Amino acid sequence: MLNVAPEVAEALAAGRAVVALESTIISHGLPRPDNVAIARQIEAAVREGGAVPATVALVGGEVRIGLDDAALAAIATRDDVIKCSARDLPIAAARGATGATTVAATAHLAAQAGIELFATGGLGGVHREARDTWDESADLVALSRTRICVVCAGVKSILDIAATLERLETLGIGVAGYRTDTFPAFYLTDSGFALPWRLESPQEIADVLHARGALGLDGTALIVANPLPEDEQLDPDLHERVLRESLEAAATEGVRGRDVTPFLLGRFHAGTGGESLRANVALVLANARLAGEIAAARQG
Ligand code: PSU
Ligand code: MN
Repeated sequence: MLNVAPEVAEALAAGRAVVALESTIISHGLPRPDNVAIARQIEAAVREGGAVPATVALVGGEVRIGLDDAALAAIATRDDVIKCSARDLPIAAARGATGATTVAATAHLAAQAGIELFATGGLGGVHREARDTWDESADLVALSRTRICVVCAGVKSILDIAATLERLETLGIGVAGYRTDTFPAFYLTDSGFALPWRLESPQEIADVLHARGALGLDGTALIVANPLPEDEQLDPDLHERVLRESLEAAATEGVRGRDVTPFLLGRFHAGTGGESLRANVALVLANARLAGEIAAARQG
């Protein structure tokens, strides 16, 4: 059921470095019309790191690992693109639907295709109102049972980060900071929460992935948390203000389920005068590049 783009298929067959990229960030996480160009910039960052990019999506019911221009345009611009978590894939595929894949869905499909590295912006996690809503991203459970290494800027700052870190521990998902001792907070450099491990180089991370396989622990994800440099983060006061307003708006408007995250990200992009978008693009490009470097070190 996997349609692997020729360049990606050749790289995989030859044992060359490949990095998977998700598509929900394109369809639901970044505003139009910039999202198309940004998607290609993310792929270019993977290449700079030394790997072949493979953006994942569902197009007309077919899983694509690597998107041509027509497929990317469909994901980025069509109004009927479904946000697909792993559980949505079989239904959307059987219906012939077009869908963007979340971290959960992308990690699963990448692993199916034999891709070990994956880059995104920020993972889903436990929402701040989870005590009442039970809203916890399916990303966490998916990562607990998928052979993948995901490079991200932590989890989205709209979430309950402390609770998310506890859940990652419970689920047995490895978490390490890239040249940092504290977990980043997506738009913000530092969440203030300490990390159990710090890794210093792509080669060191590649060695961890090798050990993970040798120990039979490669059925579970490793998260590499790569913070935005402090001078590129969103202004923390602006972040705090827009976050409070956005959470109130979500509650007032009764936003639920898979609409919550796109709603909050959209409020940020509208409420920060483009600053959250700038930070979002900067962090995802840095993650794509680092994932490319890790993938290359893994092959070398
Ligand atoms: N990171 C971003 N922008 C995004 C997302 C991540 O920088 O839009 C998406 C990912 O696809 C992630 C999803 O899997 O948000 C989480 O959604 P939810 O909280 O509904 O599980
Ligand atoms: Mn949710």
